[in-house]
Amino acid sequence: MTTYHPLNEAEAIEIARTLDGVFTPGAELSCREIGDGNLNLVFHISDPASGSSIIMKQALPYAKVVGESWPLTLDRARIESEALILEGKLAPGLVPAVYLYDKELALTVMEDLSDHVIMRQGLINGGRYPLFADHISTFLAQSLFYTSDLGHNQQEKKLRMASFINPELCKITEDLIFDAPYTNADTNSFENAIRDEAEALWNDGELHLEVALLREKFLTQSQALLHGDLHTGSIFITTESTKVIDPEFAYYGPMGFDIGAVIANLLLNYAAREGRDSIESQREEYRAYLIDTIKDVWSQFHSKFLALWDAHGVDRLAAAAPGYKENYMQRLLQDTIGYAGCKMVRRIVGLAHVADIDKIEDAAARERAQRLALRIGKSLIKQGRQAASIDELIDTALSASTA
Ligand code: SR1
Ligand code: MG
Repeated sequence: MTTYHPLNEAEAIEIARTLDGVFTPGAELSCREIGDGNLNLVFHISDPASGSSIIMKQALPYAKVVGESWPLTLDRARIESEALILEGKLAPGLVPAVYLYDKELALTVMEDLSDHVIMRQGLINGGRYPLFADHISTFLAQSLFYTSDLGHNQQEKKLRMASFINPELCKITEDLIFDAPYTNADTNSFENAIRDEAEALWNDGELHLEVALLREKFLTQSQALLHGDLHTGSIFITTESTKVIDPEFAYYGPMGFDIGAVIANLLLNYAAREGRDSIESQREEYRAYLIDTIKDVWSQFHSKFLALWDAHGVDRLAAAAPGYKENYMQRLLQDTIGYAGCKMVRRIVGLAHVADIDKIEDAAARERAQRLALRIGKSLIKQGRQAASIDELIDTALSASTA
């Protein structure tokens, strides 16, 4: 048995050769380590002669973004592969196929998606993805409904929850999203130019109350199996296809956390247009595209989720109680808006940022984008509990950008 160690490219090739039916025996395989995320090694292995290729992802026993001083469980590779397999059943075609999971090496071998681009980079480049809202709303509706008490046998759900407890990865979220940005924490990272904004976050009691409520829900509400880190860097995309990757943060939590993550990352790109489109009309046109996409994601999710509930609901009272569905969907919208705000704030002052904004070269434009993202994020957090429609989130984004 091979004991755990981080693989090198030659070892990755040797493992790839053992996979059944993927590469021709004796083929000249090439391999590149392409991981640019915060946590893992990612090998791209291909046979240029046949065009066959795979991705091999290996968890490191620490958080790569910080180093060996931040140990991290290898069990996240199991969680990721089990979540991908389950999501592939619930939302066919919207996640990569998993070919192998090796527990000892914390290794997942999966479909290569090199014909796609990482959505974050696609959006930075001004790409438009007309099927994205349809695809991601299907992914969200199917994966959340069928793992919730509305769409899954409630005893089986409890048993499945045991496989997705994921305390170490949840703690990263609890600390980096729901705590550190709101105090002078060592893990925070922001530019001196916006120190006033960071200090304002540390001293805003009204904001702290809302974040504490959202944090409490993240800690305690096992509503459905979440992806847990559904930002645009966790989505591969083309104009025809969307594939959700990287569910290593999967756990049973509040659904709005996943939907909010998608919306937050569209809004982070919206804020980043400050430094990306020098012609104002182009900037506004692209922002309008992002806003339309956000509206479509929510409205399509809303109707697909309700259609699943009507057709496949397993909870008698939840279906029959007058007003319950409307109440449930309204609470879900409110959570979505609040979590979207938290996800924006953490990307500006917390440990892990987004390239949309960090890679803006012009310092003044970057600062404008950071301030705009914080204005939108804080407003969303504060308005979440009162919100009655997605239009309120849109109005917040629009009015923050003209303030
Ligand atoms: C230490 S990990 C930092 C961030 O990277 C992941 O993608 C998650 O968003 C996490 O919060
Ligand atoms: Mg990730």
